[in-house]
This record gives sequence, C-alpha cells and structure tokens, in this order.
Amino acid sequence: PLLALLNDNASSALKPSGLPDGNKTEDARPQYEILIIDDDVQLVAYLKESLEKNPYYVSIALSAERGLKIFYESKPDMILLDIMLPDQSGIEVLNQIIGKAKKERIPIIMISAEHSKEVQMHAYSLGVMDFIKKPVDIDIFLTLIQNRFELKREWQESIIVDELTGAFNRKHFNQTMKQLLSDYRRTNRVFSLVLIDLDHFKAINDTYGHLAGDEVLHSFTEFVQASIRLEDVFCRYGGEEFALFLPNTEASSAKLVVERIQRRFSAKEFRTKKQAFNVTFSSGITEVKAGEEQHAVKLVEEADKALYASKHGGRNQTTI
Ligand code: GH3
Ligand code: MG
Ligand code: MG
Ligand code: MG
Repeated sequence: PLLALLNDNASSALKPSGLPDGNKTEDARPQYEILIIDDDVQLVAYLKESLEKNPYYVSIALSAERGLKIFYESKPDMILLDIMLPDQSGIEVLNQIIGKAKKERIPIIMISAEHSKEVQMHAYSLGVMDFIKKPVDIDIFLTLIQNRFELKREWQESIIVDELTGAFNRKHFNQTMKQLLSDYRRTNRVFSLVLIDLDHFKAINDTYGHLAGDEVLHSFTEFVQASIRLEDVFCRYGGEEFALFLPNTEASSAKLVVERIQRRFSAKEFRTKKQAFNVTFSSGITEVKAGEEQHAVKLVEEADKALYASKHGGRNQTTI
C-alpha cells in the first residue's frame, strides 16, 4: 500500500479498492470522502487503513499541489491537513481553500507535530475546526471525526430555505403543514393552501436558456414574498412548483390574494439581451373545512385537482 500511495500522479490509485470511481453511494451506508494532505507516508497509510474500516473513504495527497487538485476535483467531505508539506506550508494551502470550505461546510482538521501556540491560533483564526498533534491517537481521532460529521448532518437538517430561489424548501412545507393542521385540530383555525405551477416553463427554458429559467424562479419568489403577509408561508414544492400557506384565511379570500399577484406578476417584463418576455402561473386552492377530518395528503390532492382545472381552463388563472 505504501507504494501505491507514493504513486502521486495516478488519478485512480488513491481511491479505495473496490469502490468504483465517481460512485460514492454504492454501499447503502453513508460514505464520506476524507482528503488527507500530508507527506508523512507511514502516518497516512495508517490513517487510511483505520478510517476505511469505517464508512469513510480516503483520498491521499502527499503534496500541497496534489491536495489542491483533489480538493477542487472531488469535493471531499472533510480535510485533514498537515502543517509541514514539501512544496507549500499547510497555512498557505489553508488560505487557498478556506473560503470554499467554509461555504460548503467542509471541516478542516490540521495535523501537526508542531506545537507552536502562534501557528495553532493562526489556524483557528482562519477557520480551522480542530488542531490535533502528532502522534495521533486513532481512537480519539475516529471519535472526533464522527462528531464533526454529526454536526454537519445536524446543520444540513436545519436548512429550511431553498438555495436557488430563497423560498422555504419542501422540508419546511411539511413542517408548516403539520403545524397548521395541529393548530386547526386544537383551535379550529382555518387556513388555505395554494399550489402554484408556472405556465409553459419548459418553453421558457428552451427559448431563453436554463439560467434565464433559474432567474425567473428566483424573481418569482421575490415577487410573491413581497406580496404576502408575514404569517404566510411560501415554499418551493419542487421544480417550478410552489406552495403558499395562508393562515386564518378562507379559500375565497386566498383567491383574491393570489389573483392580485397573478395580475401583477404577468405584467412583469423579463429581459434577456435580445428579447423581453412575460411569465404566468396557474394555481389551485383548498381550505381546511370545519367539521371534516383534515389530512395533509387530502389537502394537497384537492389543491392539485384545482390547479389541474386552472391549467385546463387556459392557464394564468386560479381555481378553488
Ligand atoms: P405547464 O404549463 O403545463 O405547467 O407546462 P410546463 O412546461 O411548465 O410543465 P412541465 O412540468 O412539463 O415542465 C416543467 C419544467 O420545469 C421542466 C423542467 O426542466 C423545468 N425545471 C424544473 N426545475 C427547474 C429549475 O430549477 N431550473 C430551471 N431552469 N428549470 C427547471
Ligand atoms: Mg509534513
Ligand atoms: Mg410542473
Ligand atoms: Mg409548469
């Protein structure tokens, strides 16, 4: 294995045996990729072997240059970075990757034989998650890594906003539905659910390009968010489909709200370099009805049926 590690130029030699290239999820267990940038061949061989007995796989870089290459190409889930490298210092490497690593929540753990207080403080101030000293105690080390991945998982679970549009995501849709239904059962407080689907969106993508399509999704979200009350909840349901919850609002009032948005949004002009175009949407509304047992699935089905009627009625309209 040492010889394989030293073959620093082979692109596939560093992937664990048995794992096909570019396939992280062959196994049902979670597979995290850990990139080790360290020139201590004995240590990295030992770490690789220990880590790969767990649901991790390890990429090795014995130089800074190689480490940077793997970092940009394979997007590891965690980085172990040595302070003393043959071509650059670990701190120099850190300066190059920390921005992207922070943005994508890739934990960086420094490993070093050096105990200097200044270096440690510098690394922490740049945003390093941990600083461990050689020799590495493998049991403590494995527990630490597990802990860092657990934090990352919790962070991912806490995300409720859709990245592209800024609308709440599907997870928050589900949570809001649950909350409003439970409020309704306790207090009989009504709410409306609106399902929204942009009209002929495939044609927008085909005509103006996917990026213009993305921009429409983002602008649409901003437009709706600026048009609703603070307690209303606007979510991206998936693709070019959205959902709007209006608490304490009956369907007839919700229809007025949505139709006002519909009129104003359809008048909005989108521009590419060459052309201007307009976008419309169709929607379907349902409300919780007093005295009936209400379920999430039933509400979505009702709103979806109404949406379908709007599409069939000629689009750019709202049906209850
Ligand atoms: P209809 O009026 O019947 O709804 O027609 P449509 O073309 O909007 O319906 P369809 O469901 O066939 O097409 C939806 C399109 O939305 C297809 C898909 O490529 C596109 N889409 C989904 N998500 C995104 C995205 O995030 N960005 C972009 N640009 N397009 C997306
Ligand atoms: Mg070193
Ligand atoms: Mg659709
Ligand atoms: Mg559509």
